[in-house]
Amino acid sequence: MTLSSIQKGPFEGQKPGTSGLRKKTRVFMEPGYLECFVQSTFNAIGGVAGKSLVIGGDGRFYNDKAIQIILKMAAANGAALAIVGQGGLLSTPAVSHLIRKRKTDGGLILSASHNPGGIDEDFGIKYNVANGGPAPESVTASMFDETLKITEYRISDAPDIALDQIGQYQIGEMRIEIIDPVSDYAALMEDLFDFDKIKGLFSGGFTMRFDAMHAVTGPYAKAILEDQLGAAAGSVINAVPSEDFGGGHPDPNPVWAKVLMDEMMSPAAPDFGAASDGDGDRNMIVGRGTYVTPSDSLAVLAANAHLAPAYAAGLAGVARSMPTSAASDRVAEKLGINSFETPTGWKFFGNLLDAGKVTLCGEESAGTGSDHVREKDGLWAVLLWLNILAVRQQSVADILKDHWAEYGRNYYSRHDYEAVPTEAANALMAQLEAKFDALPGTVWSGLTVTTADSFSYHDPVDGSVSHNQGLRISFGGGARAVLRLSGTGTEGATLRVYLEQYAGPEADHSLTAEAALASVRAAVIEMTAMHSHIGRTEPNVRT
Ligand code: VG1
Ligand code: CO
Repeated sequence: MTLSSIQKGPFEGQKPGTSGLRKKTRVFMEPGYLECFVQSTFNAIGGVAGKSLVIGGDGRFYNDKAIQIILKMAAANGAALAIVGQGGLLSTPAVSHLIRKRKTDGGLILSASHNPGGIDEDFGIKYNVANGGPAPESVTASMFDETLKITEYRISDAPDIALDQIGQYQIGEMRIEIIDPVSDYAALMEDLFDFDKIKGLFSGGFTMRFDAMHAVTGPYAKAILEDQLGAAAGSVINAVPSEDFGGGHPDPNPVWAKVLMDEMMSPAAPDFGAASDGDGDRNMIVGRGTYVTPSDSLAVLAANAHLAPAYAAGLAGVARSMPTSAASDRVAEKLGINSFETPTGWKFFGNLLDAGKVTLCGEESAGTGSDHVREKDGLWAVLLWLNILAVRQQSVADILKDHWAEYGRNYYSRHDYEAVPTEAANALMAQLEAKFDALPGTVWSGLTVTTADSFSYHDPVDGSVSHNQGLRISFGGGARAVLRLSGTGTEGATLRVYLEQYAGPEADHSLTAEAALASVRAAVIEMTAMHSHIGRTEPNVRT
């Protein structure tokens, strides 16, 4: 085996976004492209000599090839140990757990999450640090700096490793462990939740459908829900990870998980439905006939977490991303615990979790998690719901109704305008922000603006400041709109418009979100002159 330094780079545009670097798969397959990003990551963290890494991905096209390359590069850079999921598979939360459990220096996750997979679709890579969480902004900034100046990468010419075979391997001095991707994670879940109670729920006839969307959670969900907890065989569907997610879009929301939604809204619906995304960190929760918005799910989990063993002593606090509805704030207030509002992206929760300031975190994009790992965790959220359902013995719909009666309802929806020309999206945002000083007191579609600002986050733990994290506009009467541009897309810009309307405990909670949000939606369209900027006012996706 020989080690070589290959002259290559720099490549343009290797700037990590909300969650790592995402590009078209063919871009990642260009000679040296992946290699230069990986070497830049190693350079940014002071090299990997003597270090240990967890490596795995969501099984999408190019997952295994990328892992072979990374293993040879890690070995050539002097790493001591690589822990890899069998078949190259590891969910994002499982990587986070393994980094913490095995005390490795970090990990690399191959995934573009909910983006479709395949040679003509998307690929991605993300570096997580020693606490198990996504690299914070200080680290992603140094990674980007390194990508601008890289001229060579190091790689060994060792043969490929048999990723499908559990066992111990070696490339030069570096040890490689191929491990079962599921067992450590399943053991963690068993520690957190009352498995006996959940088993009792299923043996009492409770039915569920979990749609793994042909992505990485399939093996985890089958092992835990069906084999360990006794959900009926066939409860988990689309359970075999495929390179292109069965040609689908592994994004667990009512649009992309339509088959599950249709079943849950039909007369033959099971009691409970759930779905997860490409890399297993997102979750969708649906009761029979009832979709639970991710913001409501976070609030319900916060209010009921004490019913599960791991959270029986209560929560230290709850954090939510800024565009997520304020529903969880109301729960935190009532419980007398901390609540925080952070920028979009899980990397901003790490410090709060490490400092013990919060126990639960969540995002409106179907991400929920706790201090058990440092990532959002799809299956964890499903199991916490099951634990709560097993204790409360009520339907999802009744739990939601009770919740709204106590705290009021935050009607909520996110509208995505995809593949907008980047310049048009930037102009819409810039012109809106330029108006902000004059906005308070003005009326749009019958709503009066109370405040308008660009969100800056001051991290209370390390004092760092992140500017330009989204534009937020509050209106009298409890309405709020947030606008930001996606940091995970690979084509043009995606404009995200987040709409919220609060209705107090005594108010009507039976409206559709669409009806309750019609005024705030109209106000945003008018205020941004949306049609003149992007040529349309209808979003591609509403969640
Ligand atoms: C989106 C979501 C954000 C989430 C991120 C990564 O980012 O809005 O809440 O943390 O995806 O999730 P953006 O910048 O496109 O809005 V995942 O499951 O795609 O890793
Ligand atoms: Co994801």
